Amino acid sequence: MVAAPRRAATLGLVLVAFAIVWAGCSGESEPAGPTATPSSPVEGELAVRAFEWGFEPERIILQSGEEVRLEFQNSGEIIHNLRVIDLEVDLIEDMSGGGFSPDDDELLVGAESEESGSITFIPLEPGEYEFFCSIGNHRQLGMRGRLVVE
Ligand SMILES: [Cu+2]
Repeated sequence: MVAAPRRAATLGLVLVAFAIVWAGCSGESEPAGPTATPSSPVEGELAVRAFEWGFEPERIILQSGEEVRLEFQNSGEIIHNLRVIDLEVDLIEDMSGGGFSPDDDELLVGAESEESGSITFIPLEPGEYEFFCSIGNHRQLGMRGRLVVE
């Protein structure tokens, strides 16, 4: 039997080739869509869309000391919110939907399905924070993102 080892060798080569192709692909699998690019406010306004299960954009960059109006758009089928803890903010105006009401120094805005809410605030402390939906296990299901305050 000569064919069997040769076949095994060929199979081995094919597997190695697949592994190389696989490694090459996974190295470039960084999402190229709009979610990969951080969003910053335009003229003090920034819209964030919530859905099951995530946010768009997933990365937000704000400037400390600069007032921003964050418009929270819920395009999902159930109630959602956006919450950041440990970020010091100056709360200017709370126009949240869904019955959410932030504490003085907290960032919390939400809305019922197919509705919007907004919160106007000034981020005070530079740093990196996580924003997330604080309802049920939505955070674990993927409703979270990065907030950078420069
Ligand atoms: Cu949610």
